[in-house]
Amino acid sequence: MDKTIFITGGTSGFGAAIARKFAAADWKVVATGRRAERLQPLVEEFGADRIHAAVFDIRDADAMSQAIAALPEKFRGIDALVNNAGLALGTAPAQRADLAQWRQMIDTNVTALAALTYALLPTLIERKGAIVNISSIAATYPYTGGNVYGATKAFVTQFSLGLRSDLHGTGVRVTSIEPGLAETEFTLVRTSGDRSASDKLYEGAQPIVAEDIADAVHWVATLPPHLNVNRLEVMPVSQSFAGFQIHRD
Ligand code: NDP
Ligand code: 8X3
Repeated sequence: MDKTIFITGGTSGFGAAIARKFAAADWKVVATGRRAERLQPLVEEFGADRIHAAVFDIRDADAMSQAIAALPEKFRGIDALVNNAGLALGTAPAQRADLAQWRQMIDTNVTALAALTYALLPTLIERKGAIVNISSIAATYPYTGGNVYGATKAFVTQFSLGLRSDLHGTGVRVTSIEPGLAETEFTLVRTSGDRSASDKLYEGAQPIVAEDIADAVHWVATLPPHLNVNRLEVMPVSQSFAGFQIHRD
């Protein structure tokens, strides 16, 4: 196998599982994230010929350009891009939210994702590659306190569909994967490290696990080249829909 995948947010959760899935399937993997100490074990396990760790803050445009420019020769031909790095911060309603947290979510989930996609499009087009964007059910279903997080994911979904149109005829595939409740470090990050809140959310719910999403990413990225999954919404069986809220005077 002489294919290379570039995965953002490879230090944790979905991204770490996706990196392991593709490395085990003999892909070369570029795994990114801010925490170098989380990427090093992956390099040690699979070898530096299989995994390249690119440590940078995805919001830092210069650092992103430098990381791409510094890719070793054998990792430069990117066949698949997984835009996975992202986060939710806070659960307060808009009127009590923290504007700095809103900016961080937009910078990470929207601006950085668009900039990285733009930077890697030439090689993805040249190699008739695949783009897999990790959106969320929050893109489609609003919930109290989801405000800017849900809006950033609506961008991810719509950007994916727009890319499909723009890339018409290039052979590049684009997929928006939209997971529901999944146990990763997501809630720990969202609650600024509240372990009991995170444990309570997932307890007894049999949530999605990171390997489930890694399997989904692998499936959409390795389909026969004439097929494109546009959107893939995935929930645990334990999660479904509830009604609208009504305020009464
Ligand atoms: P984790 O918190 O476990 O992983 C998030 C990843 O994003 C980490 O590797 C982190 O790396 C990276 N990241 C965050 N900010 C930055 C940054 N500024 N620069 C570089 N990397 C960054 O959560 P998940 O695995 O759950 O999240 C992955 C994606 O899945 C996100 O886009 C999330 O919105 C989405 N998602 C999650 C769901 C869930 O319920 N868990 C459901 C639906 C979608 P580091 O901190 O080392 O920089
Ligand atoms: C994560 C899923 O429902 O917590 O994107 O927003 S949700």
